Amino acid sequence: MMPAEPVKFTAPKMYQILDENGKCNEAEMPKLTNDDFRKIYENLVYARMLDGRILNLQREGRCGTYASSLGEEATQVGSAFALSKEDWLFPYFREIGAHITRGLPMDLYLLYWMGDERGSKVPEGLNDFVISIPVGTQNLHATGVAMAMGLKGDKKASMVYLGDGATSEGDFHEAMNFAGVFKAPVIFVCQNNQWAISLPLSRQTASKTLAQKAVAYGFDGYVVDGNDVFAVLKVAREAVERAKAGGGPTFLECVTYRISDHTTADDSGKYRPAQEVEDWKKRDPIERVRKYMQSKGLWDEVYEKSVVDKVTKMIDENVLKAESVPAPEPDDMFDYLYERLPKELAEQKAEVVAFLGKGA
Ligand SMILES: Cc1ncc(C[n+]2csc(CCOP(=O)(O)OP(=O)(O)O)c2C)c(N)n1
Ligand SMILES: [Mg+2]
Repeated sequence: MMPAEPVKFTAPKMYQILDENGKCNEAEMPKLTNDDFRKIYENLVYARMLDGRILNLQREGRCGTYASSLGEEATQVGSAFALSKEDWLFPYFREIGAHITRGLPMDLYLLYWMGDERGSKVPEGLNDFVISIPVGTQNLHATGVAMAMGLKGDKKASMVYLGDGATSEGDFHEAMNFAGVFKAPVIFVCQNNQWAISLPLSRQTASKTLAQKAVAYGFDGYVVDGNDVFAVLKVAREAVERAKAGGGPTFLECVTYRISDHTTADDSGKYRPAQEVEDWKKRDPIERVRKYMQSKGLWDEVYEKSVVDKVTKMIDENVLKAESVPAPEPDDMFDYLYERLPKELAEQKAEVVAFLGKGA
């Protein structure tokens, strides 16, 4: 008789193309034109600079609580760059780089974080869902849409973002299970930034990797250097192609780090070692792209200045636009939840309207 054997899983090495010193494994480089390189670099810089500006606006009382993406730009830009316009994107709340790459007008993004829900009104033709504050629910939306696209025979993919913390939510596991069973064309992009507010990864899961969770649901998971925009793009592009060819879902664990506090309402100095943050700063995702592009003759000081000037102008314009939007009317709160207002709420709305002296 053979002894009983447990199911075993071995994790591969983290996938990397461009290391922290700008050294590149050219054989693995995804196919990109010089314009693509410039676009990627500019999106990375835009994401970082706008993120910094929003933090300043928050300090000045011109913006509400904000979740910074500092250090996670490569995961966001690299993954979103793999999508085509017709694909769908489901963010959570820390994807400024993905939104920029998709072309979401940044005045809307600013408006949202300034506390105005009208910032969530995604323009027609842009297949991006709204920011999801409830941790994990977006995985179900993305999988549901992917299943629907599969049923309709649409050759489109859906990409959903989640944090390491979201992998402990029931919603996440339900979405992964449905995705596996129905071979849904969905790509799960996990920004494993090592922390879920004050909870470290070691307390989040006993799994060696987050990517191996996909194996339990019958599809592939990859562990990728999330600070390497080219590695993320390469694996994401393959996943999108596979999804569109009927090959089903993929899970990407992008190993990165949240350099900032969880949000502007958090003080990470209270729960994590300063040295850990310093160590991760040395693995900066933008610095290495700059070095690589310089070695290719695609970056110099003149180009850098032109990028910074262009981005600064775009940020200034978008801040001005967002701050110029007139304040919402108090009775707007009744208007967006229901297609038809229930009787009680209709009565309350009438009362508010009368109170405001707006007349019926
Ligand atoms: C369902 C739900 N539970 C709890 C919270 C409070 N909360 C907001 S962010 C967060 C941690 C999320 O961590 P992670 O998924 O790793 O994403 P990160 O913030 O690190 O990008 C928690 C617990 C929430 N928003 N929704
Ligand atoms: Mg996290």
